[in-house]
Amino acid sequence: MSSPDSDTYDGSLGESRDRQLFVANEQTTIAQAIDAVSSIITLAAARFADGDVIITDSEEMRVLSGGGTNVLNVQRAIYSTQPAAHSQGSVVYAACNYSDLTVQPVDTTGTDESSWCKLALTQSGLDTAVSGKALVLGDRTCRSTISFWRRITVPADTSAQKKTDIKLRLTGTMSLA
Ligand SMILES: [Ca+2]
Repeated sequence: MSSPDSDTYDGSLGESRDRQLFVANEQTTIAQAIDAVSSIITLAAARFADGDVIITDSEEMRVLSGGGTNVLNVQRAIYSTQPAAHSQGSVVYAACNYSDLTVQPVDTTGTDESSWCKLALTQSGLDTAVSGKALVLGDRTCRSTISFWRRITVPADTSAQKKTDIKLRLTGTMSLA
């Protein structure tokens, strides 16, 4: 997930706040243009591990070494895709699609406060969402980003505390693109 979720509430009044969150597949961009044959690809950020399949434009590649760094040694044009030149700035995704994605509020410590959280696909949907209930996001391809909304409501007379135990658990099935 991007857009780190961190907020401060007035617990004495029982405050409530909405925030839009995003779920995106692992991705970065090509830092130096490459031709159709080079096995070295330089990324703007270290995002992938050895063995991962990555996709840029319509070419799929396998990471042979350099996983965890910005400079990867790759096998070009796998799974019958065509080798091609790629420009600087082209987006590189993990070549994975996702099905049956669900996001669920969970509480990882002590009293279960997951019911402080409501989830919906739209901000107006939060008004009728059920507290603590999972939100179905469905199936998404590797190049898409999902947006959803969360509302946290702090009950009145909640003492000052730094809470890090309410989390959003994303589950689903991943398959090669
Ligand atoms: Ca708790």
